[in-house]
Amino acid sequence: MASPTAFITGITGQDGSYLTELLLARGYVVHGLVRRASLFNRSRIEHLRLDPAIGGKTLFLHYGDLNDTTSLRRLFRRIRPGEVYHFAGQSHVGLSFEIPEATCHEVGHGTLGLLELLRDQEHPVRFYHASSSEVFGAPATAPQNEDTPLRPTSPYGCAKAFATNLCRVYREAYGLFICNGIAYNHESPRRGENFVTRKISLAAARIARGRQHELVLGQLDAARDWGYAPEFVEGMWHALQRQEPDDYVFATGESHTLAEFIDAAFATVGLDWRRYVQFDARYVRPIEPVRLVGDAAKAHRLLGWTPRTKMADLARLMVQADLALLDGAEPAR
Ligand code: GDR
Repeated sequence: MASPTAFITGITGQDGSYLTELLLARGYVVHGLVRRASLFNRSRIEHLRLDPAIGGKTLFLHYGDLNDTTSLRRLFRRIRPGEVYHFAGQSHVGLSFEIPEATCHEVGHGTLGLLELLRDQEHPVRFYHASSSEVFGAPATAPQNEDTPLRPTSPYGCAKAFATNLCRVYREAYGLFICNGIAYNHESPRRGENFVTRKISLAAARIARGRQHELVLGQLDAARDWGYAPEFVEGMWHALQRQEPDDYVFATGESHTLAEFIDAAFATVGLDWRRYVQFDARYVRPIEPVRLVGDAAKAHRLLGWTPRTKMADLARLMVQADLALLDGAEPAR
């Protein structure tokens, strides 16, 4: 039997790289969309691409852009993916206040372009949309589930809400196999350095090694539901293996403040974070979401999905990975 074929937008990102590993391990041929830039940004999948048994055999990268629907159409015709995982787009919430038009265009309109492409496919395609807890923004109830009304508090959240609703409409209107995964914060050693958990884990490791002397942050009382990215991509894959398409919340169900995360991270290297953390209003956002904590009961019931790693273990494993990176024991990804 021919190998299943998947197409991933945003393959070079944290989730794209973990999902690629999962799919390859399950015997898929994986195609990824890579945005052209003057500097390569493939570090998270370079170990796969350079593996002679994988690169050019079961893993293929294609330059492209979500806005270039003609080339995407051509690509789809050639690859004929059975599953599409859509992660691409500007994903920094704070930055979305600075560049709202670009964010909404990429996240909102970019998803619409893919949905239109999906409508035209002659063979059945299953589509995973990486939605976000940011669609809930300031919910009236906690924890949130798939039926909680969308009340975003950022341009990024608005764009994700638009895309999430479009996915629901296209599923209903055209009978397409489309799933929204409403994922709460999920982190890992592959997290980008401008997201707060990685900024903290790197700082804890660097301070412990005498290479950094302070950590400058915004609001410390912000609370999030933090999980471990490799476990989240398992849920995403399971979502597309079901008989019927649906929406799923992926979350740990626990809320912790940023201060608690910092505490757990710095405890890993035996340091008191209060000696190093400075405040800068530059990192405070015009609005912060509130009460964001997810109820993943449906994903557990229908997909058998259970997050295993909780906040304190997550903070510890991220700091340990950054220590290994600094000490040269691990290649950068
Ligand atoms: P978030 O993640 O906005 O929840 O979105 P981020 O790590 O950027 O912020 C989390 C919280 O930390 C506060 N904060 C800071 N944040 C950053 N980035 N840098 C700082 O210096 C800093 N100081 C305090 C923030 O105000 C916020 O409250 C992430 C992204 O991955 C989205 O793409 C995804 O959809 C959601 O998670 C679920």
